[in-house]
Amino acid sequence: MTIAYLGLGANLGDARQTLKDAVVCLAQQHTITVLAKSSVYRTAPIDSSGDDYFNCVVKLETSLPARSLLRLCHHIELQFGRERPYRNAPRTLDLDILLYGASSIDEADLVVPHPRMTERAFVLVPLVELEPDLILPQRGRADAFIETVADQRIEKVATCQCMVAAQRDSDATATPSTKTDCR
Ligand code: A4P
Ligand code: MG
Repeated sequence: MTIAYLGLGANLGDARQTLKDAVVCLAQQHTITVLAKSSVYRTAPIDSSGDDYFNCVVKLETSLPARSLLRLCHHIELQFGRERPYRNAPRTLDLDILLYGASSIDEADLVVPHPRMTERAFVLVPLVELEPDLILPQRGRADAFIETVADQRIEKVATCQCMVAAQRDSDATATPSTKTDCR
C-alpha cells in the first residue's frame, strides 16, 4: 500500500460539485482508500484562462502502482467530460498525482512529485492544510514554499452550515435561518 496525494482542479461546468463527486468516485474504487480531503478553495487561473478554479487535495492509500493510478485518474477525468483542446485549457476535471509515497518518477508521461506543485498556491495551500509538516522528496518542507506563491489569489470556500442552521431553527426562540448553499 502506498500513500499518495492527488490535486483536483476544475473550472468548467459546476466545478465545485464536480470536485465533490470526484472524491466520491475515488472513494468507490476498491483499490483506493480516501484518508483525508482538504477544504475546497476558489483560486485564480494560473497560466490558464476562463473562470476561477475550484481546487482541493486528497490523501489516499492505494494498492495501485503509480502508472495504474495515473490511468485511473485519466479514466475518471474522461467520465467527468474532460476534453484537452490545448495545454492548460479550462477543464471539467483535472486529477494530478502530486506525490506517490516517497517515489521520484521521471518518465515521459509521469513525473512525480508533480513538477509544478511548489509554484502553485492552489496545490500548496490545500496540501499543507492536510499535512502541515509534510516533507517533499528532495525539496524539503512543503510549507516553506507558500510565501513564494503569496501573490496568487486563493480563498477557502465556506463549508456548509446546515447542521448549525437546523439546530438554531429547532430552538423556537431563534430567528429562522436563511437558506444555505450546501454544495
Ligand atoms: N503527467 C505527468 N506527470 C503527471 C502527474 N504527476 N499527474 C502527464 C498527472 N499527469 C501527469 O496532463 C498532461 C500530461 O501530464 C498527461 O498526459 C499526463 O500523462 P493533462 O491533465 O492532460 O493536462 P494539464 O493538466 O493541462 O497539464 P499539466 O501539465 O498537468 O498542467 P498543470 O501544470 O497541472 O496545470 N490554475 C488554477 N487556479 N487551478 C488549477 O487547477 N491547473 C492548471 C494545469 C493550470 N492552472 C490552474 C490549474
Ligand atoms: Mg493534469
